[in-house]
Amino acid sequence: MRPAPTILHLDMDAFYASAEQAAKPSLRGKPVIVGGIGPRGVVATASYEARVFGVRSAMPTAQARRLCPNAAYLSPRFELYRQVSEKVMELLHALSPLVEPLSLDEAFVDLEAGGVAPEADAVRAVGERLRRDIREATGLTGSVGLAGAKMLAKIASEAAKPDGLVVIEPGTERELLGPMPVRTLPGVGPATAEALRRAGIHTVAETAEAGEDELVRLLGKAHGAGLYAMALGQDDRPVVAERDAKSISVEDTFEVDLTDRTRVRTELMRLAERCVQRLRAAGRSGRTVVIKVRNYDFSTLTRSETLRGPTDDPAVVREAVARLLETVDTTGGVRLLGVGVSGLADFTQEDLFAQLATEQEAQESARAAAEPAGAEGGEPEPEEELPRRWSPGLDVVHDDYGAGWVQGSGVGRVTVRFEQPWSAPGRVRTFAVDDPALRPGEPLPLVGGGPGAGQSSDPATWPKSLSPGGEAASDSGEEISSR
Ligand code: DCP
Ligand code: MG
Repeated sequence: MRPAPTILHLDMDAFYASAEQAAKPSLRGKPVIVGGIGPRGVVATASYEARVFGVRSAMPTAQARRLCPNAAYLSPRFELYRQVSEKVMELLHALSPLVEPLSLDEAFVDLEAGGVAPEADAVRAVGERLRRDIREATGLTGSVGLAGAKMLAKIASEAAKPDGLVVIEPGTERELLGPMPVRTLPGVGPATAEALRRAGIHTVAETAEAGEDELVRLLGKAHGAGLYAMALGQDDRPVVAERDAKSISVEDTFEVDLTDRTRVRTELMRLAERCVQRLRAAGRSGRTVVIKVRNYDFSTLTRSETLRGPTDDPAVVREAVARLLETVDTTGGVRLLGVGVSGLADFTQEDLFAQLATEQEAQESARAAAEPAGAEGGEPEPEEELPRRWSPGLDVVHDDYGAGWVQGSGVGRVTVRFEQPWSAPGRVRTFAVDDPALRPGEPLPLVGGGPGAGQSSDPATWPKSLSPGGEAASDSGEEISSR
């Protein structure tokens, strides 16, 4: 615990959903849900407008549709999120050499190592400027927590959400944490909270009062001792720059223990994907793949497999994870899953065969993705019988109407909204799925990518491919109907 609040934690607000709202003007201020849109899909995140209805990350999409039928349901566009994340991480690296990304949208920064004066006012000013810079560079909002320890900085950014900043001044943390529900502490999922509740422990203060022995008795040695330290606000973990990290991992605690084996597998595949995203964001690759499984009774086990060489290939990591899962009995119920990669190297040196295998896999998975619903876990499932390229939310370009995104599809039709991040909300038009004028597009830049990129705001001078749907373009014969 430091004497000054020089550890900064940044977490972007409703990250995937905010990126989609920034990209799609018609969705701003509206409920947006990003995730697997098929019948077995899971919500990755929901915009704050959708959270009002009770929609949360990791909830089955079918349940979200019941809670919030009027939301826009979109497939994720990881490439866009990665681009936004890179800009954000760049801004963080300008603050300090010690930046520890936890995911695409979240990182710790050691401001002391960045030469910021160890005073509340100075760190607050840095945090506020960072939030402004992020907004300017990406069009998205992030929340910032500042404290003398990692755990507290993270609690502070959570308390600051959405679009805020909270400083926990050292010396005030016990008072501040005391009345908070024990769920506030990292690593306390719903099941741990329930075990504590049965013992009459609801708040952080009550957790500290229970004492270490009682917590160990309730939760086991490692978990109990760790929780006791956290309840006291004790956390001396340093901020570790990704390039010095020995391993990279992600984990999720579930609201309800997972008993369905298919669901366990799907969640592990999603975690593998997120782990590889982090690995790639750090420009690294790893040789050992690890899975972590915490059972209903808190017993935790890890299984690992060492590959022939380092990789940052999601397919390779997913395969290793699937093999590792085969060695684990999950019938009693699983409360936490994690995927990690260790044995990190700075680059990947795939031999020719590995590369060939990867290309074959890519072709195969492209074919698999083009098949009807029920595809591999982790990937969003295509809606109805249509190929993934017409999944809601994905980018398309029309020869006459320019850039837009798929709003919906079915029975041989695809509905496209023609708008760009910098345009006014656009019009919707419907086409046959095999319309030769319509093809998949690339994510457009959210900021600074407007027409003429700052040279002209006159639509008459826009390149044809960027013109807003309907206005400049005439109603061509290819169109089937438009609303
Ligand atoms: N994510 C996911 N599956 C989860 C949790 C998150 O795919 N179970 C993805 C989608 C989120 C992103 O990671 O947008 C960042 O996760 P956060 O937990 O930070 O959630 P958000 O940024 O969406 O919302 P918040 O404002 O609560 O941070
Ligand atoms: Mg976030």
